[in-house]
Amino acid sequence: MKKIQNYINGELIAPKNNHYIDNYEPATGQVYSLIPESDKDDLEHAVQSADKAQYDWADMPSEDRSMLLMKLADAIEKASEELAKAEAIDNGKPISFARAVDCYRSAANIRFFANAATQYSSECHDMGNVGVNYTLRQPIGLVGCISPWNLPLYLFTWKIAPALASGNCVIAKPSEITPMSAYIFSRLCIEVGMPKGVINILHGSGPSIGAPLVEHDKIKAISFTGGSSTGKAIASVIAPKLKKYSLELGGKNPTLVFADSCSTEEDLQSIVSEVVRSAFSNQGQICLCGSRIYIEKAKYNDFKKLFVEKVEQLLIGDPLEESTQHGALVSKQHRDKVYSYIELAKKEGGTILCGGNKVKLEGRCSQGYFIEPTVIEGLSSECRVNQEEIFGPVCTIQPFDTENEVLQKANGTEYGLATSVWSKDISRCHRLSTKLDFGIVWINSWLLRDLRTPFGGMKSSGMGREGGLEAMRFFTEPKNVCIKY
Ligand code: TXE
Repeated sequence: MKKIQNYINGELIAPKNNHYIDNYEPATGQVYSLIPESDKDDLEHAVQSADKAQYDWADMPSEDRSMLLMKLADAIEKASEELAKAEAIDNGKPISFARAVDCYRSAANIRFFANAATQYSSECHDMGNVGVNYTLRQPIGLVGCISPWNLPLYLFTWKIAPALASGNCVIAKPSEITPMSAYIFSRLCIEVGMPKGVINILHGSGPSIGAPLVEHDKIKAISFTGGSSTGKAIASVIAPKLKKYSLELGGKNPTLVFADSCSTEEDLQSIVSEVVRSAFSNQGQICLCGSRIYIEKAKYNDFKKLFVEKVEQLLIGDPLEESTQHGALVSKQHRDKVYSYIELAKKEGGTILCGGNKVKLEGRCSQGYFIEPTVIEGLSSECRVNQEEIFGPVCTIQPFDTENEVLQKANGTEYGLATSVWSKDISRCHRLSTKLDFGIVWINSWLLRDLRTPFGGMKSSGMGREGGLEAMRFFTEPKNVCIKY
């Protein structure tokens, strides 16, 4: 059985306690590799190695840091077939999605922040003939990056790239549910000659290695993406220690479809396709997926008919098959959680328009964790299915009459990550954008990303912003130097 290893001080090594946990392939339900259950001793080793590397890495000219990161991005691109297969096996996502989204973005993340390293500059505040201030932006030192299982290497690199680009040394912990791409990535770090200790990757569960990483006194900042309850627990540990933290948490994102957006058959076709993509990409396991779909009454029936038709056409299958559009859910536990919400929807009075079942495929995937893409109608905005994050291939559709009504409903959950609005009325789009309580508002689009823009949520969806300069600012400490003439 393949054993994943930690990456510490430039080497792939076993956990000191020699303790491993099982890694499942969700499409088959079988254990296919073993993951180190690292603990405080491995963390201490990584911290010492990062501490040694920190001074030289921070002091390296930014062009050189940038060049190393560019090499890393090239290495990801070169290994993208191997990485796409690893993501499909580890996570259950279709390989075509892993290739086009996960691998593409992982390389793009590193390349984007490699460029940022050479473009980030300090500020100067002139005091006329009295003096001058300049504000240094110095690396924080040692930082921790903790990532989830839904977009494994994509979100892992999204965190470590700005941390490294701004001169920090990193201790990173990928999700124990999907560790394989981070393990391959550690091999790529060795291949491109990343200096020892600059990046260390520790595998294991939240309690065993995540919590000690968060608590360690030498770790000066934590960047976390994951569930809202974990994020809140981390914040309660970090806040009294006065460390910096950035939390990217869950979502319960509304999609608002106005009748004017689909006045022609062609518009209806293309908007319904985009809304299907926004609800079911990655089996609905993206924090940005639109799972509450509000449709203006005048077009509700037309939209519903075509939406259900297109959802039923999604091809469920082995993630390793090129034709598969809908793969397995990430784990048995998660599959059962998602399924429990389908049962709950029935109890809450909802009607299942399509899907609603676990799927048993033929052949090697007969024990996999598959659920049909599911569309539900007839539920109130206040019910649990419309309030809690399901994080799977389950969405609800609801009709609305007025702009004000849909605004209240859209804002009416504890989450505030992302929303998308479909309308040809540009004034309405601007008006709504100011009133929707979400960190990200997409107009006539979904998941159209520019890596320079701030990324993150309001309310229970998080704290702080990632992306572009926001991330470079997060990973640096401003220091003002004031000079009197
Ligand atoms: O996330 P966790 P899980 C949501 C989604 C899902 C739920 C739980 O609703 O059903 O969260 O998923 C590490 N200290 N999202 O259980 O536990 C953990 O090892 C430090 C939304 O997988 O939050 C992993 O590396 N670290 C989401 C990471 O935190 C700890 C993506 C995330 O795990 C820790 C995934 C601790 N005490 C799930 N406990 C999104 N926003 O994209 C766990 N970890």
